Amino acid sequence: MPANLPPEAKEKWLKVMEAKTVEEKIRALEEFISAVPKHKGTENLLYWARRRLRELREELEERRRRRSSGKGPTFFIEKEGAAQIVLLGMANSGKSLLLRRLTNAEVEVADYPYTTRRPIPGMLRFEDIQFQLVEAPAIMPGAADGVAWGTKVLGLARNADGLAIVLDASNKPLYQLKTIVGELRKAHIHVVKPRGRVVIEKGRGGSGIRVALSGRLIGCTVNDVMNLLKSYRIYNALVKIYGEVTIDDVEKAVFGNIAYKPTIILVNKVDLTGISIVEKIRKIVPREIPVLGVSAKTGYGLNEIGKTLFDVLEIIRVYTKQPNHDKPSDQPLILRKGATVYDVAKAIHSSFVENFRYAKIWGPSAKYPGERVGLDHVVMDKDIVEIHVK
Ligand SMILES: Nc1nc2c(ncn2[C@@H]2O[C@H](COP(=O)(O)OP(=O)(O)OP(=O)(O)O)[C@@H](O)[C@H]2O)c(=O)[nH]1
Ligand SMILES: [Mg+2]
Repeated sequence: MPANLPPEAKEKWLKVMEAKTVEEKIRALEEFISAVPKHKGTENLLYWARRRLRELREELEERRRRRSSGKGPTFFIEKEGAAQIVLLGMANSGKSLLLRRLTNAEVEVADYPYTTRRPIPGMLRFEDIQFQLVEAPAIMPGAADGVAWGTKVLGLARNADGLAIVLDASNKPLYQLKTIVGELRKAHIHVVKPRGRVVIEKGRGGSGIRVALSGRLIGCTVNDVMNLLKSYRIYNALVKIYGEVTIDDVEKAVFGNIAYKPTIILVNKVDLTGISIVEKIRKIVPREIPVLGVSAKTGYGLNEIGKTLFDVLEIIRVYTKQPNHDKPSDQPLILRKGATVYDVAKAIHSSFVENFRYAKIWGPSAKYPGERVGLDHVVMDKDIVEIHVK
C-alpha cells in the first residue's frame, strides 16, 4: 500500500527535495519524519527516512572532522575506468587478498578481522578496458541499522555500478550471504533486477506531467500516476515506466530510494573446502547472479572475474572512427546494452546529434561491413561506428 501521506507530510517532503546543504536536508528530514503518521503503512518509509537522516548526520560529522583536522581520509572513492565495483563481504572473507591479486593494490592482508577500515581502490584489467574494484570495510549484521561503519559501507554500495559479494567458503558461507543480502535489502539496495523500473525526471517534458510507458502499470492508471505526483507538488516531469510497475513503485521513485546493483558472488577460499559448496550456493540464488568459486590464495578462478563482471553489468564497447581514418580509436566508449547510434553521437558531442547525416557500421551489428544506418540503429559490443555530419 502507498503510504497515503497527509498533505502536511507531503509539503514537508517538498522541503526535503528543495534543501541544498546537508544542514538544510537534515532539518527538513527531521520535520518530515515528525509529520508522517506512525502506522503499518508508513513503516518502510519511516525506516528509509531515518536511515537517510543517519547518513546525512554521519556525512556532516565526517565533514566537520575533516575540516578540523585539515584533511583526513574520506569514505568516498572517485570513479575510474569502465565501472566501479564494490567488494562487499564479512570480516576475514579475503577481500584484501583478492584485491591484491586482481589489481596489485597495496593493501594489508591479515588473519584477524576488521583489518581494512577504509575503502581501498584498485584497477582490474579486462581485455581493453579496466574496472575499478573497491574493497569496502567488512559488512556486519546490523549494518543497515547503523552498527559501526555500516551506513558508510552501504553508502559505498549504493554509489557503485555493481557489487561483488565475497564469501568465505570455509566459514558458514550461506549465513554470510543471507546476512549481506539482508542488510542490503534493508538499505533498499537490490541485487536482483526488479520487475519494473520508474524514472522520474523532474522539470522535463515541457509543461505538465508526461508518462512514457515502455512497460505496464499494474493496478493503476496513468491518471493515478499523475495525481500521485501532483499530490507531491511535482507538476513538471517526465515519468518513464519500464517493465511492470505498481503505484507503490512510483511513490518509492518519488523518494528516489530504490537501487538495483548488478551483482556477482565470489565464493573465496575454495582451496580449503573444495568446490561442491559453490554448486550449493548457485542452487539457491537467482540464475541472473553469477556464482564463482575462487581462491585468492592459489589464484583459482580469478581469470573469470573480469568477463563475468562485464556480462552482468550489461555494458558494451563501441569504437568510434573518423570518416577519413583507417583505424578506430583504441579507447572504446562504454555504453549500456541496447544503446543506439544516437547514444554514440551524443557521447562524442551534442553537435554530432544536431548535425547528424548518417553513420557507417562495422562489426557485430552490421548486416555487412560499412552498412549505412540512422540514429535509431542499435549498436553492439565491439562495433566500429563512423558518424557523418553536415
Ligand atoms: N586459504 C585461503 N586463505 C585466504 C584466501 N583468501 C584470503 N585468505 C586468508 O584469509 C585471511 C583474511 O584475508 P583478508 O584478505 O585480510 O580478508 P578481508 O576480507 O580483507 O578482511 P577484513 O579487511 O578484516 O574484513 C588472511 O589470513 C588471508 O591470507 C584464500 O583464498 N584461501
Ligand atoms: Mg581487508
